[in-house]
Amino acid sequence: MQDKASCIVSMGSNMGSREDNLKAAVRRLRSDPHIFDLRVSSVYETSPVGYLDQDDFLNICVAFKTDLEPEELLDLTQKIEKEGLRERHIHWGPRTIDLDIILYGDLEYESSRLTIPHPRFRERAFVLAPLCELTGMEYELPQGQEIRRVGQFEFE
Ligand code: PH2
Ligand code: MG
Ligand code: MG
Repeated sequence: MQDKASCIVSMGSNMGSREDNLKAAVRRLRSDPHIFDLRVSSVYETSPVGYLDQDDFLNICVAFKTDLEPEELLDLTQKIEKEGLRERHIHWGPRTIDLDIILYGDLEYESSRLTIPHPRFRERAFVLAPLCELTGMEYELPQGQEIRRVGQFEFE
């Protein structure tokens, strides 16, 4: 078996019960047999970036190790989005749950389905703040994007 890769996935929700949507996705990911040592960032409430005429998001990042290949990890994240009955009508618009692979070790990868690192993560405070918190990496947050730390999930 290959070595496990250290990964970061960003999660966001701005429809329905945002907290429940995120928690369900974390639980689902954590219980997968290919996901190890999962850690969850603080929860951030964030103004929408890109398409502005939509409600605020709750955003988190999770860090974990996996023996899945990048495309297999994408299959898993897309499965979790479908199970969360993801609704998305507009590109970059409102959604119940969104899982984006941000980092997969130090791999640079590009296919028709997936680009790693995520091509826009350095422009998004809602990814950088929880990412820096989990990894100790240091990035300057982009100006003018409102984010507010609102707490930490408790999992029973
Ligand atoms: N996701 C997007 C587009 N804009 N804005 C915030 N604040 N949080 C998100 O998760 C988000 C966004 C596309 O997935
Ligand atoms: Mg996204
Ligand atoms: Mg996405």
